[in-house]
Amino acid sequence: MNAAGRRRSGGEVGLSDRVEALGRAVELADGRLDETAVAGARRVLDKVEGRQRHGTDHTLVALLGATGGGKSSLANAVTGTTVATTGVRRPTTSTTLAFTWGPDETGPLLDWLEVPNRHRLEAEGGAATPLDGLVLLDVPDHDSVALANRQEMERIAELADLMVWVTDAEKYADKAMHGYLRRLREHGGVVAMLLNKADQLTPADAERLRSDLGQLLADDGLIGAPVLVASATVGQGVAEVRSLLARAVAERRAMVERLAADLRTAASDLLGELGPGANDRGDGVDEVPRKVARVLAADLVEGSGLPAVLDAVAAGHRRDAAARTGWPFTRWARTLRPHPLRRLHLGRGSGGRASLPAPSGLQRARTEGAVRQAVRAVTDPLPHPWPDLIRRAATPDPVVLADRVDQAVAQAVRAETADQPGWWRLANGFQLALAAAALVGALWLTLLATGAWLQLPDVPTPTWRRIPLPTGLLVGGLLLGGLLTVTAGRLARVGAARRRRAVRKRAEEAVAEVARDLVVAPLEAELGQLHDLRRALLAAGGTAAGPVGANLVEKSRSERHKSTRFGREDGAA
Ligand SMILES: Nc1nc2c(ncn2[C@@H]2O[C@H](COP(=O)(O)OP(=O)(O)OP(=O)(O)O)[C@@H](O)[C@H]2O)c(=O)[nH]1
Ligand SMILES: [Mg+2]
Repeated sequence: MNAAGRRRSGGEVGLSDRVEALGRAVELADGRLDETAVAGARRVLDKVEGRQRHGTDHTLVALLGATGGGKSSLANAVTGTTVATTGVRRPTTSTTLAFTWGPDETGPLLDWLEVPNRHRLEAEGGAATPLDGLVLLDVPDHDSVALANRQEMERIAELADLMVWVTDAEKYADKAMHGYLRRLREHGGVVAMLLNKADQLTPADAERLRSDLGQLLADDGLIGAPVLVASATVGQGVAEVRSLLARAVAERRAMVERLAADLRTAASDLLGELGPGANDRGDGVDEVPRKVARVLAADLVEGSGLPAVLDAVAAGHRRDAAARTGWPFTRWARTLRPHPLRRLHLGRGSGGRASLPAPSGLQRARTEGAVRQAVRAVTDPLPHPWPDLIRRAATPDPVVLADRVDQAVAQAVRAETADQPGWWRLANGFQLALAAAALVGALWLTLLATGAWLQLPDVPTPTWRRIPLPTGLLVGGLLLGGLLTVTAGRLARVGAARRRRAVRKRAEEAVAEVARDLVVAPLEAELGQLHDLRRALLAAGGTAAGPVGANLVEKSRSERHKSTRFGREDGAA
């Protein structure tokens, strides 16, 4: 493979990587960045795909410029024909005319270009010429009074591989033209300027204007675009124009360079929408700092009304303990009031949605404020428009968030209050036995008292260590029952405190999980998407992801300095 071939294939590989990167970027930018900018990038992708389909065998050169500059005259001069209509009536050209050189294979390309007016040039005897493969387009004026002319000019200018702007002493500083050129600042490698009507200038004036025009182009950002001086009607400089065209055809690089410049522009436009990078490393923070996540979880817990739930857990535990282990004669009184947990629909066996105490305005504000703070902790260090983009994507629906936090707390309560301590059963057994003993003692004494009252003969009462058994049963049952009640109450208070801690811990863990699901993970996902988008845009522009300081425009400029221009002297052909 010769040097030009090697370079060409290298360029094409680079281009397809960039196309792919821009495609990825467009997908990521969709719905995030300005619609018009995204649509512009999509158009570029379509165009690149369309142009690439027709290969590098032909080089599309458009003659562009203000009306009367001499585009049609130049086309005639280069072709040695009078096919293009020239004239003093302005504007003259209103439809694009294509001149083609070489074998008649340009049909599909010109169909894609939608240019029906075609004129094919053939060397005598069909001999090959240096211009074979050239498609020269005589285009309507760019500053036209006719809208259709302007639209056609813009359409062709977007599709051409090379743009040759034709101007003259009168119009070379024209604002409209330079305004247009400034938008082509990535395209310095595929723009040439031609100062026409040199026959009306002294050589010194022509040289001065050429240098003026060069300066204006540099001011427009078009570094390195060549400036030729010619006269289409007299034929001066036309040979230079031909050799510039021949070089472009031979190098076959114009198409790739043009498309690369288009990709750079589209990428740079979207990067402009995306603002500077997230940090000075360019890849930004991808993670929500742990501390932010912790504070968020803690704030959500506070906003969830957990303290009231914990009170209910503790009160419920004490109440259940009393109902199971308290003095059997009075424990029923405990069940008269509703159970504190069941009041919150959190009791055992109650599934479904918990009705925690409705969050107060303050609690709600606290929850929403907590999310806002977490989002801001991540987005504040970022430049516009990142904060908005991230906030939009990563702020959860407050209703959903409140509901999930509610569920998390409810599950924690259910899980931690499902079992009753084993000692309750034991204590309950003792309580029942003691109550039975007291009851038996009381009945027995009642019988004895009734017998005495009826003057019945004494029945000997059994004693235990000189204590009459019925009295022992009654007093012992009551005393020990009372003691057990007090002790069980103490134990229940300790158990309630422990249960309260367990519920708090489990609820905090569950709420932290919710915070991760609904806030932290979406935040990190969005950050990741934005960094991916940025990396894709840098790749599409031909800059590897790296320091933001290595700004795309700077990089691409230096790249352009290195790149081959069709106007330079060491053409590879
Ligand atoms: N003196 C002089 N006149 C020229 C030269 N080139 C073009 N003209 C004249 O300028 C006028 C406009 O030329 P065109 O070639 O029609 O210009 P154009 O840029 O195609 O104009 P539109 O089609 O309207 O955009 C004609 O009268 C040409 O004869 C030149 O090099 N020297
Ligand atoms: Mg014309």
